[in-house]
Amino acid sequence: MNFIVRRPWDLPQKHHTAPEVYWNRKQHRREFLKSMGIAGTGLMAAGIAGCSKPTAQELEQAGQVESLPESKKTIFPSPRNPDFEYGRSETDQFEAAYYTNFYEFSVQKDSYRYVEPFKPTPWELTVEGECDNPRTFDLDELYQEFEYEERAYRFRCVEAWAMCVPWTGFPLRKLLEKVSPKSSAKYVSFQTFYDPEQARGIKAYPEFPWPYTEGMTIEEANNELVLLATGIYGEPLPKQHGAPVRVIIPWKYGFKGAKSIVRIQLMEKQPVTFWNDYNPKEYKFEANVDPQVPHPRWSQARERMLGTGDMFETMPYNGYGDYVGNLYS
Ligand SMILES: Nc1nc2c(c(=O)[nH]1)N[C@H]1C(S)=C(S)[C@@H](COP(=O)(O)O)O[C@H]1N2
Ligand SMILES: [Mo]
Repeated sequence: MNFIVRRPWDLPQKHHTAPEVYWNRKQHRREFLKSMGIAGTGLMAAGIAGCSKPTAQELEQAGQVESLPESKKTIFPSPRNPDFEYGRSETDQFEAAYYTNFYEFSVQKDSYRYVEPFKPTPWELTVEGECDNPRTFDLDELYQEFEYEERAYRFRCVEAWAMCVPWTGFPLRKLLEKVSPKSSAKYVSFQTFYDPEQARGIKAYPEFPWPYTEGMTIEEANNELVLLATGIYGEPLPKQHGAPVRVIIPWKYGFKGAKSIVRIQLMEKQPVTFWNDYNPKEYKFEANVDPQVPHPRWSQARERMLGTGDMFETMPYNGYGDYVGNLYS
């Protein structure tokens, strides 16, 4: 077993300079965007270029990753699990970090602009409810008590954009095992941090049912595919991707995967969840990716890849039917 010396939370709270190689990528990206006049790139497809062109500084922030000295990098990257492949090209790291949904910060995909005040370290994740051994994990424990791997997953937002990204994490069921769920535990709910001082969107959009919550059945939560993720592209999650820990459920629409989670509850009854509560007609609790069931305002038959704008047919269960089909038969 690898001795883990990587401590991404041992960082001062201010942004760090990204690694050399990463800076080069952004530099390259910036020149590329300039040469394209920005329009015509993924940014255009993202609907952002139409409002205002990002400044060079904003472009840099978009890729901001809390980095560590080389000497401390032992669990990032974690070994890649060869069982998972995208079947398409990997999304550019910058494009994924630039276009994010995180309503606590912004409803316009540009959450990277507003995450500065957010402090993902130190952090605690409480697992409680219908279980015999409720527990609170700090980040040290989360990193030391589980075996991390990297998985190449397709990711599909309900808004019909998609990406292919490598997550670093471990199966959620390993965490649930630790608290010994009771037989009365039929559902699992996830809760995002709630701090209006650190997340301006909470104040700016009072119409939403904060805090952000999500949930699924215990059978779904125990499926091999569900990851508790602490990293992306072989590095700790940038704030806008849901640092320091989030859920990834690749066969469901992206909104099911709550970011920056502070609480996991085992429950007897189906939990209230953010999008379903806000608009139950448009956002179902189950929310499995399904090309046959259109969103009331758009088709789900096809999806657009972040960055390239490539279009693909949407696959039932986002292509993961072999893993999860049995849950719904
Ligand atoms: N707390 C919280 N979690 C969230 C969201 C959010 O607004 N707040 N957006 C969801 C949606 S709609 C999607 S598509 C994914 C986006 O993940 P990404 O921005 O890392 O690509 O996060 C999900 N998790
Ligand atoms: Mo989404």
